[in-house]
Amino acid sequence: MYPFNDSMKMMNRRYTVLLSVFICQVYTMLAQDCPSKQDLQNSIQQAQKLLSSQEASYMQSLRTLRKKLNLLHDSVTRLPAKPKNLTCPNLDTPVNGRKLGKTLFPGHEVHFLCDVGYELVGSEMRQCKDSLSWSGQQPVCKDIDECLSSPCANGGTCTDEVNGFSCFCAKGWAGPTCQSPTPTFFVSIMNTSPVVGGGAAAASSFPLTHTSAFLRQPKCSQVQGTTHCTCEPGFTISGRENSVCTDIDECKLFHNGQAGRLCLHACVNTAGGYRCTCPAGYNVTRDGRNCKDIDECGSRQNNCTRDQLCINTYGGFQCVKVECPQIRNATYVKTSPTRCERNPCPADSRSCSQAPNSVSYHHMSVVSNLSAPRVIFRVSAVRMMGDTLRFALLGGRGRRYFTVQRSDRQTGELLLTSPVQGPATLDVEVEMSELERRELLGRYITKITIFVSPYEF
Ligand SMILES: [Ca+2]
Ligand SMILES: [Ca+2]
Repeated sequence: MYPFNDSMKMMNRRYTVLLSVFICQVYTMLAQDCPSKQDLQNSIQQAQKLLSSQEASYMQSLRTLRKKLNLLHDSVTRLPAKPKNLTCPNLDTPVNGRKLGKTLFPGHEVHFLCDVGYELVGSEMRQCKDSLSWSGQQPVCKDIDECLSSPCANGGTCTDEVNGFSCFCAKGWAGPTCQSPTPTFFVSIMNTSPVVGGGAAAASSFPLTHTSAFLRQPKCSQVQGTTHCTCEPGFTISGRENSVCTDIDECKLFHNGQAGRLCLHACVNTAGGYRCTCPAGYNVTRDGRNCKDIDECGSRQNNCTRDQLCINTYGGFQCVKVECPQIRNATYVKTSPTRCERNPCPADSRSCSQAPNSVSYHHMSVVSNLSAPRVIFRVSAVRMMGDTLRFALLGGRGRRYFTVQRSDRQTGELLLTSPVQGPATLDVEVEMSELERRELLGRYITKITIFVSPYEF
């Protein structure tokens, strides 16, 4: 404190000298005499008093400041030591999968996904909790057993492979899923047993009254004393003494009504052959065995009006009208035939700003009993404004058949979890929310309608 006091005293002295010079100069400028010595001394004394009071107040402020600093120092000293680890423990990346998200602070999420051919068992998303532990359970990527749905038909044996399967077919069947009979059955059948009375006699003894399109006479010939009879293609020799050719009922022979049958839909036996038919809405394909859906929307075989969309379905078509949502305090405008966007909200309307920013409509056609699980739709953010995207399944008539999973940071996938028996119409809503520091920036709804065919084709 002494050096400070000394400097203050020195300053006081300088101030006194300067002040007297200044006062004298003012008087000189005003062309007056300098004030008397007594007047000057009085003035200087007053100034010194003023300075002393300023000095006291200044010292008081300094003491108060020092006291505050000491208190602050004490309270900082009493603070607990800074914890070293404010993050959740690191998480393992699943084998045959990936981990998205590296931040391990509370509130942050880590997402997991599996390579193609593997399915995730466990939590798709884990969040670092305030207690510095992770929510959910560590996931693993399991090889999808494609054989579970018994894809090999007609007694074929299934072998599971990564991202696929292979079938070892039973005798008489071929194709990737053993769905096709091996085409070796349609040869004419030659009978080598002897016919009493010879071929001509056998032919003449055949009662013509019994002929129908499904019965034919065999053609017989004698070679070195032995009679050989043959039938036309599609017929087999039968009857007592093998005297008649009977039509082969291919429809019965190939288990009509089971998977891998001769015809995809229905089989009609004909004399010497067979024919496949298809339900309304399908054409028989060139190979004569399969059914192909007729595209009524592409071929103008529909009666949809101008304000409707024509959606081709397996075995038919649908006329749908897309109408923008009616939400209180928010209005929407159609920006494309399948998309509605919210008009700008008034600045003070919270209910408007929380309404979906856009609603998109998608229509899909699938066949009945589609194998599951499978991804049937993806929702992606084109550009992201916030730091987090969340995907969720909202209501809809088909909700129980679906779940939503994330495939990467900006994409959500709608997953069909179990096969749906048609005919059926399902709808689900997928919500994508964009957040910035947990504050909602926007909601985007995708409404998906799925038309399930009555048939598995
Ligand atoms: Ca036949
Ligand atoms: Ca169709």
